[in-house]
Amino acid sequence: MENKVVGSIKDFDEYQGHKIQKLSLTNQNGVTLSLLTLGATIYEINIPSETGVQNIVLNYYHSKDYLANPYYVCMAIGRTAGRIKNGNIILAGQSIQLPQNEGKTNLHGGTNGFNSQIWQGKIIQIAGNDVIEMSHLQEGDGYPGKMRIKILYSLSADDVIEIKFCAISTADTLFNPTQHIYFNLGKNDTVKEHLLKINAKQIQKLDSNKIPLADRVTVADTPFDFRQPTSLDKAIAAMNDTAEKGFDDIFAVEPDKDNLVAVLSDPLSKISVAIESARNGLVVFTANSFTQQNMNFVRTNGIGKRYEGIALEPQTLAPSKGDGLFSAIKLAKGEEKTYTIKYHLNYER
Ligand code: FUC
Repeated sequence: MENKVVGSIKDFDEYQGHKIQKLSLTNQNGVTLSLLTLGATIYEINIPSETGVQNIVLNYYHSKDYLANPYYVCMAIGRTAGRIKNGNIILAGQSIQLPQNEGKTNLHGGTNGFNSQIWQGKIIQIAGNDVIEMSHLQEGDGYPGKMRIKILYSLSADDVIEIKFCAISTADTLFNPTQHIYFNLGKNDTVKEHLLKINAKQIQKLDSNKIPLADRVTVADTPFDFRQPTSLDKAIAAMNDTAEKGFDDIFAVEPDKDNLVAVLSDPLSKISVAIESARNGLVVFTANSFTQQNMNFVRTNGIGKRYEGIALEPQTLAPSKGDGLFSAIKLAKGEEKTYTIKYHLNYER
């Protein structure tokens, strides 16, 4: 078979004395996906356009910028995405205290989560195409078990990016990974012109620390109704009276027959991304709290802007009504578990 997706590795910069590499894949359409070994971070998704290539994800000038703020920009998230109340978990009847890195809450894997690690990056071959493999032994993050984790990033000839998180642990632990990609599919400073569709009839109720509560509420007749493609401008405006002034919410998604959970599109650039995930949750964060501090973005030339991007984070929720999260995301000792997220890219050729 002809090799159509070609990989490369380059030095990017240094972070705390460690060499950070940039690994890239390019397909025959001129689409490029690149990652940094710091945090297994998606650095660019470049789409060919009439006016040159367009990067549709937020990125920074330097590795250090990624950890200078609490926004996890495009980084791998684990062992557990989202918030765990008081950082306290129960596994096999035992109570375990995880690191608390947002007040008392454990957020996105705590202080030494996947995003803060330097990964081993390699280009490997699968079925004749180059694929990026990021691997790492996750330990010392307060979760039980040493976790051998491998994330495979691939790009197909028809512009589908696939992320495969594969883990195995030396003790029972939790595993609920995601990739915290912020998309901005256009050339504007914000995503307000974008349309968003989400296959969700309900969102999870949250407490004042954004911890999921047992109840879910229907999206009908609320700004959370994205069952049809909906203007983000209008939806964000409808949230203006809330403290958040935008979305930072957990949607209980129902994947359709193709496992699609959401579609983000920009009528101006005519670029869209359809997200495929078999999991029952999608966190939507419209970057409401982005400020100009510590946000050295390439797109806006070193300045952070509110609504500059939108993070759409597939993950596993408690099966219903908030019960049983820990059993839903448990990884048993010696068990191998894989989660897959796919991003279908569409654009005008
Ligand atoms: C999402 C949100 C959080 C946080 C993070 C960067 O997961 O739920 O509030 O700000 O992204």
